[in-house]
Amino acid sequence: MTRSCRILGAPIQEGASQPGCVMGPAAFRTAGLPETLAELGWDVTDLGDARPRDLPPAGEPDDRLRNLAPVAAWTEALAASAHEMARDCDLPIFLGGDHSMSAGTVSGVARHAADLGRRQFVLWLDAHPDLHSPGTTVSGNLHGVPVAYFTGRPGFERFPPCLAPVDPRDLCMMGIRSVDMAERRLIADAGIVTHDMRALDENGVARPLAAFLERVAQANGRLHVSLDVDFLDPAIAPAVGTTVPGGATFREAHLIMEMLHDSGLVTSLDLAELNPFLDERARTVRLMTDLAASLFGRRVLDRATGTL
Ligand code: 6HN
Ligand code: MN
Ligand code: MN
Ligand code: MN
Repeated sequence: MTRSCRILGAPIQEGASQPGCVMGPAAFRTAGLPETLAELGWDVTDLGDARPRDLPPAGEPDDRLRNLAPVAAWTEALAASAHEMARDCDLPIFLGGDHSMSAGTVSGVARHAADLGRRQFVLWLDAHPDLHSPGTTVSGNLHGVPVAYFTGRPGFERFPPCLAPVDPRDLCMMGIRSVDMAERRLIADAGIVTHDMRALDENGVARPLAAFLERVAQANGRLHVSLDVDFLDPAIAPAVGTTVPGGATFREAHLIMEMLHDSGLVTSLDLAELNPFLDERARTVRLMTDLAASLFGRRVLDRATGTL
């Protein structure tokens, strides 16, 4: 049976310190992402780009939090779209856009899981845990807060209410290697399963991921995957404003996507933080598109028969 995918651009850049993520959705389309997924046998509909109905102007010079009002407006708009898209197709994709997009996308898909009486799991692939609250952020950049928002942490009074918070125990983080003090405490206190880069060096990606997927399957959960460009090593993925050395390799990232495909468990995907302004001959957007293709079923050899 043909599976359906809807694509929504989320050209938000107000959550990051550097401009450029506004061009992310256009770069993914230029790289042929919708056509690539259609060639893999998916029924693909590109819904174009989202935009909040009333988008407050960027910049509040007196405020410690950069662009709070526009980020809150984007959160509301993306949550509403994500809720509908989760209902209307098998696997919605959200093309970022900086990672503050995920406050909206994850809270929206989690609402649909709650409607179905199912648990929403989240695989967070990132150099950073993005677990700050407006009260703890040091930089004031709101792409550092989406996980705290969609897990229902306090301090988000100026955001729309998070209607179906994700249980922090249903989160799994991989690739983490830059953690601020407040985030460190929260990971320990909330019991968030976190495979930092050292853990991946020691254990590889396959075993920790298989264990998490087993938990999702046992719970009959829905699974959202949020892929930040900076999960990848900056040597292969330079197009991101927050590079951190020592990231995932080409094969580690593809193996994760291939295993996610084979699990059949993924119900939504973010491609976050692509800043095409910082790319080199489109290598990052092409790699991100190829990773999405692996998640949607592209493979080297058929695992069952060993033929191409
Ligand atoms: N991201 N923890 C740092 C901050 O500014 O709060 C980095 C945030 C990075 C955001 O990965 O999407
Ligand atoms: Mn991030
Ligand atoms: Mn619903
Ligand atoms: Mn990051």
